[in-house]
Amino acid sequence: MSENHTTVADAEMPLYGALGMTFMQFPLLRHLSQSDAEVIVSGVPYDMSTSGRSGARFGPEGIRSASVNMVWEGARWPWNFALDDHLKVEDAGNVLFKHGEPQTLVDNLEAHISQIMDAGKTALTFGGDHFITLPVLRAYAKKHGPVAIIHFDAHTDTYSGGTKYDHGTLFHHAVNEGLVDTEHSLQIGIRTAYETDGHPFEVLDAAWVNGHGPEATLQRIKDRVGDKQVYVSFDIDGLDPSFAPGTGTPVSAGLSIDTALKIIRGLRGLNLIGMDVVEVAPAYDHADITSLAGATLALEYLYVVAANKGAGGDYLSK
Ligand SMILES: [Mn+2]
Repeated sequence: MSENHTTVADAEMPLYGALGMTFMQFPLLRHLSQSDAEVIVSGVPYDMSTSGRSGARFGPEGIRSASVNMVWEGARWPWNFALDDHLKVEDAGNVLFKHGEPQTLVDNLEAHISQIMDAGKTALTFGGDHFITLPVLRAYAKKHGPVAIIHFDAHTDTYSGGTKYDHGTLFHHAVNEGLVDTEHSLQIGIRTAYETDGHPFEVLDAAWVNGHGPEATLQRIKDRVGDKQVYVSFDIDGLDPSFAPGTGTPVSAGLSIDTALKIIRGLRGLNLIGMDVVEVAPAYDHADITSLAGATLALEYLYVVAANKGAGGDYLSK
């Protein structure tokens, strides 16, 4: 195993395990036990659970590369403080696994996130396909008990068919395993078929969000989540394909990046404990717009975490 990567087990995936650059040029995490970072970024270059077009294994690389466009800003508009002054973030590199053996990914990823939890830190994780959220949530639930979820997606991913390694069934399994506090969870941007009878999540479908706007959406989110510990899972196909063509299963009529950023920015005050950005597949992208959208959503999340610590506010909400 390369000493550049923190990971946990003896399984290796050397081909795409190597790290080109860190997210936002944050320092590379060397030793978790000696790190004073509050948030740990990890990449999970795994896409063996895709039902359609694969390619999300290049998501971490795409998001990290696109993030270089935002490094110069210092204090990102519209925030009135510089993130680096208020939040310590390090990038752990990529979680490794044996290609062709998805269970090694499941084991390594859960162990990796558990180490982050046990060190008292939170995780910002880049997929990979959406299946990667299931091992992450297992680690979170082990530490925190069932967590509330704000899930952005075109799809509910609650389908009961499929295999246990499936990017369309992960929330079915997460609910059945008791990882999710469904009473305080929402799915946002949904615009594909699902079984509405007995559906465990509150759904704010894409048409509703686009019709009512970010403020009304945020009110519904805050009413539902309350003061619960909440994890954000952002499937980039929650965005409209015009903003995020680089993904495996795009669906028309999604959220704009403006709407999504306003919602993420408006999560200030919620008890945020982690985020993932999944399903960025750069091979289908144009001009890196999907990777940039993913990187921007993740960076805005970090600003919200810093603002929750009292770092400052933003120029738009005054
Ligand atoms: Mn999706």
